[in-house]
Amino acid sequence: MSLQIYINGEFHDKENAKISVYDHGLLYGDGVFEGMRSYSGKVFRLEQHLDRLYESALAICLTIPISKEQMALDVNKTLQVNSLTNAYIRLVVTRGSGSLGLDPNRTSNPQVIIIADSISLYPEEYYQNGLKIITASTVRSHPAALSPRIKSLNYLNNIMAKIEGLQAGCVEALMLNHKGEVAECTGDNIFIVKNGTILTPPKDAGILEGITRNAILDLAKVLGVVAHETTLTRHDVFVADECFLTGSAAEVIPVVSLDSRPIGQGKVGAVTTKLMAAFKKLVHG
Ligand code: PXG
Repeated sequence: MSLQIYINGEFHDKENAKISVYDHGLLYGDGVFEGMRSYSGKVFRLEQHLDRLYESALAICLTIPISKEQMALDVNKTLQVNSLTNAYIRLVVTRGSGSLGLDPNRTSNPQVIIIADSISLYPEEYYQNGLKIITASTVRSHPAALSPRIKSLNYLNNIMAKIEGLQAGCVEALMLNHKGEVAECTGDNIFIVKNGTILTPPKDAGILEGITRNAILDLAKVLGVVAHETTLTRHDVFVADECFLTGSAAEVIPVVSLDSRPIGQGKVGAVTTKLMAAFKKLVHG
């Protein structure tokens, strides 16, 4: 049976799951999304993902046509229909189709799309040996232009930085904010470890407040590792002992160099290893 895609309460074969070319999600990137994972049939922090989705929608004046409770049921139903337990779930809400022109009032029927598919991880090698990343010259969106806290369908800012990374042979790139401070990577939040303390940029550094990030901050507390949200510069990363990234897709992944400069010993560090193991334990129950 082909993969079943949810669109507005109905399931369609992957090949026939289609929306209009007049949808403003396509025409203008006018919409919001979430990327989440399920482990053993349970969506990790579903409530937080849905809170963020509905907040992102509110921030762009988009009314999601179903309640959060219904959305949660529909996400789980999409997993069940596809007999998926360990899956990657992509939830998209577009502004809907309308006439040409930016005016959102000329659209109707926001489209709610839920895709549940198997997960394509980074190669295991990256988790064992760590990523080498570069600093992108593309600056993270100015919060007053388009708040990075909105998980919108406008990802070109991140994609441009991702292209810079890929052109330099790296699968991730560090993005600085408009003040030149460390913000995040293109689809992951960043942490460093210095003298046993973990540090990550604060919410107002122009980042997406990652759900995995928050899970790591919670775990640090449980493990008795001191963690602070604090402004970081590239200098702090260069002189850090360890570095790692977090995201629903990547989970927790070590970083061993920035701009060809080794971080710490240039190897996956002890605190990172401990947090990776604790995260694995957390998500697998
Ligand atoms: N920063 C940015 C810019 C992101 O897009 C994160 C941080 C990590 O947030 P979470 O809540 O996942 O810990 C993200 C997450 C996709 C996809 O399908 C994108 C993300 C996560 C999963 C899938 O492109 N971005």
